Amino acid sequence: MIQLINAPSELGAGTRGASLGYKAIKTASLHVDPTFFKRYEPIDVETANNLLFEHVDNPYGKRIKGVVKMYRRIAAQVAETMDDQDFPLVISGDHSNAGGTIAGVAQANPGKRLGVVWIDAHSDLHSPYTSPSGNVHGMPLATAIAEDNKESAINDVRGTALRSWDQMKGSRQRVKPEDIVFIALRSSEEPEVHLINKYNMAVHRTEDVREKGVKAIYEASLERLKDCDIIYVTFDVDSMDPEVSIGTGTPVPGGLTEAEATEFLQLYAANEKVACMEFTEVNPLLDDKGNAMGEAAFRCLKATVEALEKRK
Ligand code: Z70
Ligand code: MN
Ligand code: MN
Ligand code: MN
Repeated sequence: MIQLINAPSELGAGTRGASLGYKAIKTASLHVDPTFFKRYEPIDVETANNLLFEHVDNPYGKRIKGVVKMYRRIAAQVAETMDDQDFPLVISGDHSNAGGTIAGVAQANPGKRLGVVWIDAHSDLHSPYTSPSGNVHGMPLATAIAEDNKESAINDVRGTALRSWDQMKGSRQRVKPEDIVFIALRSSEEPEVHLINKYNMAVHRTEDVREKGVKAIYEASLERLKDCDIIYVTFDVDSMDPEVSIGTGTPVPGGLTEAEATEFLQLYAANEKVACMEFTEVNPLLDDKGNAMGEAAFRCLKATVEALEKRK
Protein backbone atom coordinates (compact mmCIF):
# COMPACT_ATOMS: atom_id res chain seq x y z
CA MET A 1 0.00 0.00 0.00
CA ILE A 2 1.11 3.55 -0.72
CA GLN A 3 1.20 5.66 2.43
CA LEU A 4 1.27 9.42 1.91
CA ILE A 5 3.05 11.25 4.72
CA ASN A 6 2.22 14.94 5.08
CA ALA A 7 5.11 16.76 6.75
CA PRO A 8 4.43 20.50 6.37
CA SER A 9 7.79 21.72 7.58
CA GLU A 10 9.04 25.17 6.74
CA LEU A 11 11.67 25.95 9.36
CA GLY A 12 14.48 25.18 6.94
CA ALA A 13 13.40 27.56 4.16
CA GLY A 14 14.45 31.17 3.77
CA THR A 15 11.01 32.41 2.64
CA ARG A 16 7.67 31.75 4.30
CA GLY A 17 4.89 29.55 2.94
CA ALA A 18 6.31 26.08 2.18
CA SER A 19 4.19 24.58 4.97
CA LEU A 20 1.18 25.46 2.79
CA GLY A 21 2.50 23.28 -0.05
CA TYR A 22 0.43 20.24 0.88
CA LYS A 23 -2.73 22.36 1.06
CA ALA A 24 -1.96 23.84 -2.37
CA ILE A 25 -1.58 20.32 -3.79
CA LYS A 26 -4.74 19.12 -2.07
CA THR A 27 -6.70 22.12 -3.33
CA ALA A 28 -5.42 21.47 -6.85
CA SER A 29 -6.66 17.87 -6.64
CA LEU A 30 -10.25 19.13 -6.43
CA HIS A 31 -10.24 20.14 -10.10
CA VAL A 32 -8.51 17.03 -11.36
CA ASP A 33 -9.35 14.07 -9.11
CA PRO A 34 -11.52 15.12 -6.16
CA THR A 35 -11.40 11.75 -4.36
CA PHE A 36 -7.62 11.34 -4.60
CA PHE A 37 -6.89 12.40 -1.01
CA LYS A 38 -9.73 10.21 0.24
CA ARG A 39 -8.19 7.20 -1.44
CA TYR A 40 -4.70 8.20 -0.31
CA GLU A 41 -5.36 9.79 3.03
CA PRO A 42 -2.05 11.00 4.43
CA ILE A 43 -0.63 10.55 7.90
CA ASP A 44 0.15 14.01 9.29
CA VAL A 45 3.50 14.62 10.95
CA GLU A 46 3.31 17.20 13.71
CA THR A 47 5.41 20.27 12.89
CA ALA A 48 7.49 22.61 15.02
CA ASN A 49 6.39 25.61 12.94
CA ASN A 50 5.46 27.54 16.10
CA LEU A 51 9.20 28.20 16.31
CA LEU A 52 8.87 30.45 13.25
CA PHE A 53 7.71 33.13 15.65
CA GLU A 54 10.84 32.95 17.75
CA HIS A 55 14.05 34.85 17.36
CA VAL A 56 16.66 33.19 15.10
CA ASP A 57 19.72 32.65 17.26
CA ASN A 58 21.90 30.52 14.99
CA PRO A 59 22.88 32.42 11.82
CA TYR A 60 24.59 29.36 10.34
CA GLY A 61 21.74 26.95 11.04
CA LYS A 62 18.56 28.97 11.25
CA ARG A 63 15.90 27.33 13.44
CA ILE A 64 17.97 24.16 13.35
CA LYS A 65 16.69 22.95 16.73
CA GLY A 66 13.18 22.87 15.31
CA VAL A 67 14.41 21.25 12.10
CA VAL A 68 15.92 18.46 14.21
CA LYS A 69 12.53 17.84 15.82
CA MET A 70 10.88 17.50 12.39
CA TYR A 71 13.71 15.40 11.13
CA ARG A 72 13.25 12.88 13.99
CA ARG A 73 9.49 12.76 13.58
CA ILE A 74 9.70 12.18 9.83
CA ALA A 75 12.40 9.54 10.27
CA ALA A 76 10.21 7.70 12.78
CA GLN A 77 7.13 7.88 10.56
CA VAL A 78 8.99 6.74 7.44
CA ALA A 79 10.60 3.84 9.33
CA GLU A 80 7.27 2.74 10.79
CA THR A 81 5.61 2.91 7.38
CA MET A 82 8.32 0.74 5.86
CA ASP A 83 8.23 -1.67 8.81
CA ASP A 84 4.51 -2.04 8.04
CA GLN A 85 5.57 -2.90 4.46
CA ASP A 86 3.93 0.18 3.03
CA PHE A 87 5.54 2.58 0.54
CA PRO A 88 6.23 6.00 2.09
CA LEU A 89 5.51 8.91 -0.25
CA VAL A 90 6.42 12.01 1.70
CA ILE A 91 5.02 15.44 0.89
CA SER A 92 7.20 17.83 2.84
CA GLY A 93 7.14 21.61 3.10
CA ASP A 94 10.77 22.58 2.81
CA HIS A 95 13.58 20.17 1.93
CA SER A 96 15.51 20.34 5.23
CA ASN A 97 13.96 17.19 6.63
CA ALA A 98 14.74 14.96 3.64
CA GLY A 99 17.74 13.86 5.70
CA GLY A 100 15.16 12.59 8.20
CA THR A 101 13.35 10.70 5.46
CA ILE A 102 16.65 9.09 4.48
CA ALA A 103 17.40 8.26 8.13
CA GLY A 104 14.01 6.56 8.37
CA VAL A 105 14.60 4.52 5.21
CA ALA A 106 18.04 3.48 6.50
CA GLN A 107 16.64 2.55 9.91
CA ALA A 108 13.97 0.31 8.38
CA ASN A 109 16.47 -1.36 6.04
CA PRO A 110 19.54 -2.29 8.03
CA GLY A 111 22.32 -3.81 5.97
CA LYS A 112 20.89 -2.62 2.68
CA ARG A 113 22.86 -0.25 0.47
CA LEU A 114 20.78 2.88 -0.16
CA GLY A 115 21.14 4.99 -3.30
CA VAL A 116 19.71 8.50 -3.70
CA VAL A 117 18.32 10.26 -6.78
CA TRP A 118 18.19 14.00 -6.04
CA ILE A 119 15.97 15.80 -8.58
CA ASP A 120 16.57 19.43 -7.65
CA ALA A 121 18.03 22.69 -8.98
CA HIS A 122 20.21 22.66 -5.83
CA SER A 123 22.63 20.13 -4.41
CA ASP A 124 21.65 20.69 -0.73
CA LEU A 125 25.12 19.56 0.37
CA HIS A 126 25.96 22.39 2.77
CA SER A 127 26.80 22.08 6.44
CA PRO A 128 26.57 24.94 8.95
CA TYR A 129 30.30 25.42 8.28
CA THR A 130 29.77 26.17 4.61
CA SER A 131 26.19 27.48 4.22
CA PRO A 132 26.00 30.95 2.66
CA SER A 133 22.45 31.49 3.98
CA GLY A 134 22.16 29.40 7.15
CA ASN A 135 18.97 27.91 5.69
CA VAL A 136 18.86 24.25 6.65
CA HIS A 137 17.00 23.22 3.48
CA GLY A 138 20.39 23.64 1.80
CA MET A 139 21.87 20.87 4.03
CA PRO A 140 19.85 17.60 4.02
CA LEU A 141 22.06 15.62 1.67
CA ALA A 142 25.16 16.41 3.74
CA THR A 143 23.44 14.81 6.75
CA ALA A 144 22.91 11.60 4.74
CA ILE A 145 26.63 11.32 3.99
CA ALA A 146 27.61 12.62 7.47
CA GLU A 147 29.72 15.36 5.91
CA ASP A 148 30.90 18.52 7.69
CA ASN A 149 33.06 19.64 4.76
CA LYS A 150 35.28 21.52 7.21
CA GLU A 151 37.95 21.94 4.57
CA SER A 152 35.57 24.35 2.79
CA ALA A 153 34.50 26.17 5.97
CA ILE A 154 33.55 29.84 5.73
CA ASN A 155 31.50 30.09 8.95
CA ASP A 156 32.70 30.03 12.54
CA VAL A 157 30.02 27.74 13.96
CA ARG A 158 29.63 27.16 17.69
CA GLY A 159 27.17 26.23 20.39
CA THR A 160 23.73 24.73 19.93
CA ALA A 161 23.83 24.88 16.12
CA LEU A 162 26.67 22.38 16.16
CA ARG A 163 24.94 20.07 18.58
CA SER A 164 21.78 20.10 16.46
CA TRP A 165 23.83 19.54 13.34
CA ASP A 166 25.57 16.54 14.91
CA GLN A 167 22.16 15.12 15.82
CA MET A 168 20.95 15.43 12.22
CA LYS A 169 24.14 14.03 10.82
CA GLY A 170 24.18 11.03 13.10
CA SER A 171 27.33 9.06 13.74
CA ARG A 172 27.56 7.18 10.46
CA GLN A 173 26.94 7.59 6.74
CA ARG A 174 23.51 6.40 5.69
CA VAL A 175 24.42 6.83 2.06
CA LYS A 176 27.80 6.50 0.38
CA PRO A 177 28.61 9.73 -1.49
CA GLU A 178 29.24 7.79 -4.70
CA ASP A 179 25.65 6.51 -4.50
CA ILE A 180 24.15 9.95 -5.16
CA VAL A 181 22.77 10.98 -8.55
CA PHE A 182 21.68 14.56 -9.27
CA ILE A 183 19.14 15.43 -11.95
CA ALA A 184 18.49 19.02 -13.16
CA LEU A 185 21.21 20.42 -10.87
CA ARG A 186 22.14 23.99 -11.81
CA SER A 187 22.77 25.96 -8.61
CA SER A 188 25.57 24.93 -6.25
CA GLU A 189 28.02 26.95 -4.24
CA GLU A 190 31.75 26.27 -4.25
CA PRO A 191 31.83 24.09 -1.08
CA GLU A 192 29.17 21.86 -2.64
CA VAL A 193 31.03 21.64 -5.94
CA HIS A 194 34.07 20.59 -3.92
CA LEU A 195 32.15 17.60 -2.48
CA ILE A 196 30.59 16.66 -5.83
CA ASN A 197 34.05 16.50 -7.39
CA LYS A 198 35.79 14.97 -4.38
CA TYR A 199 33.34 12.04 -4.26
CA ASN A 200 32.61 11.87 -7.98
CA MET A 201 28.86 12.19 -7.54
CA ALA A 202 26.85 11.75 -10.76
CA VAL A 203 25.39 14.95 -12.20
CA HIS A 204 22.85 15.10 -15.04
CA ARG A 205 22.04 18.65 -16.02
CA THR A 206 18.94 19.83 -17.85
CA GLU A 207 20.97 20.08 -21.09
CA ASP A 208 21.98 16.42 -20.68
CA VAL A 209 18.32 15.50 -20.29
CA ARG A 210 17.48 17.42 -23.50
CA GLU A 211 20.34 15.92 -25.42
CA LYS A 212 20.00 12.28 -24.36
CA GLY A 213 16.37 12.06 -23.32
CA VAL A 214 14.77 11.24 -19.97
CA LYS A 215 14.90 7.47 -20.48
CA ALA A 216 18.65 7.45 -21.16
CA ILE A 217 19.39 9.57 -18.07
CA TYR A 218 17.16 7.30 -15.99
CA GLU A 219 19.04 4.27 -17.27
CA ALA A 220 22.40 5.90 -16.58
CA SER A 221 21.27 6.58 -13.00
CA LEU A 222 20.30 2.92 -12.52
CA GLU A 223 23.63 1.80 -13.91
CA ARG A 224 25.35 4.13 -11.47
CA LEU A 225 23.29 2.74 -8.57
CA LYS A 226 23.47 -0.90 -9.69
CA ASP A 227 25.15 -2.02 -6.45
CA CYS A 228 22.47 -0.37 -4.34
CA ASP A 229 19.70 -2.56 -2.95
CA ILE A 230 17.16 0.21 -2.58
CA ILE A 231 16.74 3.76 -3.91
CA TYR A 232 15.20 6.93 -2.45
CA VAL A 233 14.01 9.55 -4.96
CA THR A 234 13.51 13.14 -3.88
CA PHE A 235 11.63 15.61 -6.10
CA ASP A 236 12.21 19.26 -5.23
CA VAL A 237 9.76 21.09 -7.49
CA ASP A 238 12.37 23.76 -8.19
CA SER A 239 13.99 21.12 -10.43
CA MET A 240 11.36 22.29 -12.89
CA ASP A 241 11.74 25.50 -14.85
CA PRO A 242 10.38 28.71 -13.26
CA GLU A 243 7.81 28.71 -16.06
CA VAL A 244 6.20 25.88 -14.05
CA SER A 245 7.81 26.34 -10.65
CA ILE A 246 7.47 30.00 -9.76
CA GLY A 247 5.59 28.98 -6.59
CA THR A 248 8.71 27.77 -4.80
CA GLY A 249 11.30 29.38 -2.51
CA THR A 250 14.21 29.61 -4.91
CA PRO A 251 13.27 29.19 -8.58
CA VAL A 252 16.26 28.80 -10.92
CA PRO A 253 16.10 29.25 -14.71
CA GLY A 254 16.93 26.34 -17.00
CA GLY A 255 14.93 23.56 -15.35
CA LEU A 256 12.92 20.56 -16.46
CA THR A 257 9.55 20.84 -18.15
CA GLU A 258 6.61 19.32 -16.31
CA ALA A 259 6.54 16.56 -18.94
CA GLU A 260 10.20 15.69 -18.35
CA ALA A 261 9.75 15.67 -14.57
CA THR A 262 6.65 13.49 -14.91
CA GLU A 263 8.47 10.99 -17.10
CA PHE A 264 11.31 10.72 -14.55
CA LEU A 265 8.88 10.23 -11.69
CA GLN A 266 6.91 7.56 -13.58
CA LEU A 267 10.07 5.65 -14.47
CA TYR A 268 11.41 5.70 -10.90
CA ALA A 269 8.02 4.85 -9.42
CA ALA A 270 7.78 1.81 -11.70
CA ASN A 271 11.16 0.52 -10.53
CA GLU A 272 11.00 -2.08 -7.73
CA LYS A 273 14.26 -0.84 -6.20
CA VAL A 274 12.69 2.53 -5.44
CA ALA A 275 11.56 2.22 -1.82
CA CYS A 276 10.55 5.77 -0.89
CA MET A 277 9.85 9.05 -2.68
CA GLU A 278 9.46 12.66 -1.56
CA PHE A 279 7.84 15.78 -3.05
CA THR A 280 8.93 19.10 -1.60
CA GLU A 281 9.22 22.93 -1.74
CA VAL A 282 5.77 23.86 -3.12
CA ASN A 283 5.08 27.37 -1.83
CA PRO A 284 1.74 28.85 -2.92
CA LEU A 285 2.48 32.21 -1.25
CA LEU A 286 5.11 32.85 -3.90
CA ASP A 287 2.93 31.74 -6.80
CA ASP A 288 1.93 34.66 -9.00
CA LYS A 289 -0.17 32.43 -11.28
CA GLY A 290 -2.85 31.47 -8.76
CA ASN A 291 -2.12 27.88 -7.72
CA ALA A 292 -0.21 26.86 -10.87
CA MET A 293 2.61 25.25 -8.87
CA GLY A 294 0.20 23.28 -6.69
CA GLU A 295 -1.60 22.08 -9.81
CA ALA A 296 1.59 20.95 -11.54
CA ALA A 297 2.77 19.22 -8.36
CA PHE A 298 -0.56 17.43 -8.03
CA ARG A 299 -0.40 16.19 -11.64
CA CYS A 300 3.13 14.90 -10.93
CA LEU A 301 1.96 13.26 -7.70
CA LYS A 302 -1.00 11.56 -9.39
CA ALA A 303 1.22 10.22 -12.19
CA THR A 304 3.68 8.93 -9.58
CA VAL A 305 1.00 7.17 -7.55
CA GLU A 306 -0.47 5.58 -10.69
CA ALA A 307 2.95 4.24 -11.68
CA LEU A 308 3.48 2.89 -8.14
CA GLU A 309 0.10 1.17 -8.24
CA LYS A 310 0.99 -0.62 -11.48
CA ARG A 311 3.95 -2.34 -9.80
CA LYS A 312 1.75 -4.84 -8.03
C1 Z70 B 1 21.56 27.72 -1.31
C2 Z70 B 1 21.72 27.86 0.19
C3 Z70 B 1 18.20 25.84 -1.31
C4 Z70 B 1 16.18 25.55 -1.93
C5 Z70 B 1 17.85 24.56 -1.11
C6 Z70 B 1 20.12 27.42 -1.71
C7 Z70 B 1 19.53 26.35 -0.92
N1 Z70 B 1 22.44 26.66 -1.79
N2 Z70 B 1 17.15 26.46 -1.80
N3 Z70 B 1 16.60 24.41 -1.52
N4 Z70 B 1 14.93 25.72 -2.38
O1 Z70 B 1 21.29 28.86 0.73
O2 Z70 B 1 22.24 26.93 0.82
MN1 MN C 1 16.21 21.01 -2.36
MN1 MN D 1 15.97 23.21 -4.66
MN1 MN E 1 -0.93 32.93 -5.05
